[in-house]
Amino acid sequence: MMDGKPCIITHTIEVNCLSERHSAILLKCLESDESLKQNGMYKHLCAYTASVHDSHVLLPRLVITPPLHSRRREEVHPPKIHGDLLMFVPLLSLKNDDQKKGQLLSLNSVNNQRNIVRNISPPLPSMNSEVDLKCINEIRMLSAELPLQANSGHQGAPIGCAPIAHILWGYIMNYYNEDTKWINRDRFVLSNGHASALLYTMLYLTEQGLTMDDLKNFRQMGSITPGHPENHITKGVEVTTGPLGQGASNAVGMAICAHNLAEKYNTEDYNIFDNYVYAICGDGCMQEGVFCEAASIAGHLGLGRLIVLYDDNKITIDGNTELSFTENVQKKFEALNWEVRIVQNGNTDFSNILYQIEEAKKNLKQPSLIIVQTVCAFGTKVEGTCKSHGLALKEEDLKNAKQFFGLDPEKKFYISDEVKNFYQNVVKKKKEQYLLWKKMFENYILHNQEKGKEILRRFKKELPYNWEQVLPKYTPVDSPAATRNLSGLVLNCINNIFPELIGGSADLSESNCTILKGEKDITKNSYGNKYIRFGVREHGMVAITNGIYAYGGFIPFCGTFLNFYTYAFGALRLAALSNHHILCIATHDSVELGEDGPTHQPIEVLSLLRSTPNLHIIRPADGNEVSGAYLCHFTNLNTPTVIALCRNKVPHLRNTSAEGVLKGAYILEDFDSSNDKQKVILTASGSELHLCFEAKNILQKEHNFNVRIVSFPSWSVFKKQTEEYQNSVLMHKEQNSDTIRFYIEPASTHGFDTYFNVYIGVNQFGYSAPKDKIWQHLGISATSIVQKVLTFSKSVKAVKQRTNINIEREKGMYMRGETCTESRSGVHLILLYLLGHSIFPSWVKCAREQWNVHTCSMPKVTFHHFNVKKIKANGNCDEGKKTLVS
Ligand SMILES: Cc1ncc(C[n+]2csc(CCOP(=O)(O)OP(=O)(O)O)c2C)c(N)n1
Ligand SMILES: [Mg+2]
Repeated sequence: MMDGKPCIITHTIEVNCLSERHSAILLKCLESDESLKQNGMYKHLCAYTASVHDSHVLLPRLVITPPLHSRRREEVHPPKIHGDLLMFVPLLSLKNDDQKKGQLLSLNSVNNQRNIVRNISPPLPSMNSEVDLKCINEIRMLSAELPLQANSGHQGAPIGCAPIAHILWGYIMNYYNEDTKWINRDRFVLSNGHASALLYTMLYLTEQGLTMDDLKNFRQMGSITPGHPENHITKGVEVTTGPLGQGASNAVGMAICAHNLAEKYNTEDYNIFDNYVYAICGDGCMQEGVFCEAASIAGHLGLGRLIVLYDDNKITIDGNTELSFTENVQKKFEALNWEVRIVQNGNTDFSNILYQIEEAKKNLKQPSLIIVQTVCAFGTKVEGTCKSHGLALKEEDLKNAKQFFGLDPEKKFYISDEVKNFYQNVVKKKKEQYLLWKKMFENYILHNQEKGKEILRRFKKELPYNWEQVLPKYTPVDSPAATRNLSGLVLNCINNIFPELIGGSADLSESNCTILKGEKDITKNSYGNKYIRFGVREHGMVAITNGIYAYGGFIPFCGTFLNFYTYAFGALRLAALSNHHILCIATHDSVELGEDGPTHQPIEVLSLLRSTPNLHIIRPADGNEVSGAYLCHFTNLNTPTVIALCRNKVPHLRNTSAEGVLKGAYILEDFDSSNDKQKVILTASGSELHLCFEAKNILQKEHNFNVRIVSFPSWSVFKKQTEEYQNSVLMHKEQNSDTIRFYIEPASTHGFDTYFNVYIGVNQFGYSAPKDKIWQHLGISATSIVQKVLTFSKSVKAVKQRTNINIEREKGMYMRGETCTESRSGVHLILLYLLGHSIFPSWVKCAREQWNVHTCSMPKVTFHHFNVKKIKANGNCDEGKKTLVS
């Protein structure tokens, strides 16, 4: 018990006082506590407290374990003393056999059945309890202030996790506020993103770009402090979190990167990469499947640079975790090959949090989970209740809480000079560390020029010079091949020149053609390799891939069947939102995959992905377009790409090109301008495009049509082109056109009528059968295309005749037809908008041209549903749906 020496306690209770004053107060409290006297605790504690005094230890310890709930605290220690946190739940006792010099072993917790046995350390000399307490209390209160001001948000987790945050930013993590992208910074992920107010508070205190005004603007339109952390909005936010489980899974990907770079680039003389990845997660993340998947990989790979702090407050929105979450988290993670540590009192046992993190850092062979038992919204009137999760503290409540924490209740959005100074010093120290590292890195570059340049290029996201030269090109005489195989070829071509390429498949490496020839797997014994065996964990895979991208310096890819990206959609959506440049290889992209049947055959997936903002879905038709899909991916560095690839062989087609893919859709063969026959645009994506060529032959030769062929590999890319370009390709905005615009894709037809007036798709689940049988059954063939076009063409003609539409201009000004029964005096015009069918756009155009000039009547029609716009004599409009029947 001497200065700087471990604090050995030889009694059944370990006490960790926050200050000498605390021990005196504690003593006083205990003297008046009959229940403690009765169960003998009093004696031990007095003895300990006395020994603290005897030895003049600066930082005596009061081990404060989380009371089951505040009730317990109330029972044991009624007095609330401003600025002093006193709770007493005796937990730890000494096992004599295990006693070692300078070390204590804690025994089983009495208030839970977790059987946690952990080393308890002495306090680290670096912690200054008075200032730390003040920092933590102010962090708690400031971060609770943000949601109050916004009148929305979460207060419980920020208040409860404040000690962890303070210890991470104040003591543990390496970062540099003026270079938030420093490549060797420790990465921090707030996986319980609803605690964003805490993260913003820390970014403010560590001067990483947020001001007090930004904090006051929490959750407001256009602010840089949105409801949940968003990497592309706020400097210092590593990943977008909020959907629970994602962040912690991202952290697994980041840890893969940290290990990979350390192994690949560190030398005997230079440890340029020695950073860690820290994440805070809550009960919600723990319950989410995606984190179970990712944690399993992390344990398998022994990612020791990953340290996850679990805010074990036993509260989620619905109530106590007893409702639905009673598994033994410690045992679960130990079974996953994590090292599990415990802080039984995360509310005030600050030095233990610090100690456990420091210890966890020493284990580079296993990821660490530190279970920090906290009370949600600790110190407030709602602490420990499910109410504490959200916004439960109004102004008055917060004032009371401030009082409880010994802060001035009248001061809002306030940080004291003491705390400011503390963090200014932290920032200064961090800068010193950064500058030392920078010096070392400069020397590293001097002595390892190639590697140094490569690192810099990678983190600047510069692609290798002239990389696109390696993309293969094809002509129609090349042998047919499945686009998945062609993708495998491209992946291998670029792999040879992209040291930053990293990735793998969710157990479908051969099927997805993601194998990188000559590359080895990343394993727990060799992190420096490039291939990741993700196992059958699609959601985890994409979340990890997001983490790898977010880490920087990598170009990640992953692979599974297109259908199973719906399993991973939670992570994929975040990739799109976060501008993550990740590549998702998606093979077996339609019912064409055959015998595996409807469980594996995507129907709705393309449509789902197409409606996701900032996500490129490319369905290449042949070799050139597969090259184009990769070209497109590497041309759009802030967008994730899903490349949908077929299983069976397809021919290389005339006029396809990689550059064409960059437009989303492009003309392969155009109309014959020398004739005025019925025009048809035959359009397809991916493996059905070749059917359009066959159909063209038939339509042209046997039916006298004038045919254009359009390849449409990417709807999302096409949408980004100018309207003029889009219309020049698909002519969908041409008002007076009778052109038949046809599309084929064996998937849901949802959205097809945006561009097309006739199409073939699949609006049902598929079949388990050989591919040819399925195609025949669903009408995916050149003859079906021809039939469909002919039928459509005939029906249009028939309708035109039946309705006896005779729109012409008489005397240059009037439209004539049979008088519509709806038309009457006082109505200038009835404008017809044809719902879904623009087969008679000439009507609309004609009417539009004239409505405000002339009275006219519309033809009697046999169509049923029209949007009708009556333009009255006074110029007002009545809009509505009308059914006009001849
Ligand atoms: C995937 C997902 N499902 C649901 C939610 C809604 N939600 C936000 S916080 C929360 C409870 C989280 O509990 P916990 O992580 O323990 O946070 P605490 O209440 O302790 O702050 C839920 C269900 C979400 N954000 N993400
Ligand atoms: Mg919780």
